[in-house]
Amino acid sequence: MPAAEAAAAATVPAGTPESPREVRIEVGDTMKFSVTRIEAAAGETLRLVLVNKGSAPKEAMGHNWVLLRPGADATAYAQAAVGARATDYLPPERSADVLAHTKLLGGGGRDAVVFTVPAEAASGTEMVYLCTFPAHLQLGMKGVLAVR
Ligand SMILES: [Cu+2]
Repeated sequence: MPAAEAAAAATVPAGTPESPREVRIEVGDTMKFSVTRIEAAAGETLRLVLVNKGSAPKEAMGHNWVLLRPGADATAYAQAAVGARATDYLPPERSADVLAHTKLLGGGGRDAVVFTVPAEAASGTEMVYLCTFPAHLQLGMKGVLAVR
């Protein structure tokens, strides 16, 4: 490993199943994720913590964090999600698109999910994450997890 790479790895230890690297994202009434880009190593285990600082109940304006697998179509997923209110806007017929997701949170809610970036993902691979509450993707609730 080149010296520069070794130094970077030393400052940000890669998450493991025993000790996942925590990434905290806040959401609220602003229709944004506080973090819109996450960089991770292939095979790294992360613990994503989603905190809803808003005040609306989840039925009125909920937020979730849904990470799609490489190549999944975020717009098509969000369109399918509109009709999936009974499952908190996670369409069962598209469950194969999802790598990890939190619960749908109302104001004051918090949830965490532990997941592993696919070990076979090539450097530069980008996976989209989004909030699947109706219209929130169009309003800008999305981000990218990029493989280093
Ligand atoms: Cu949302």
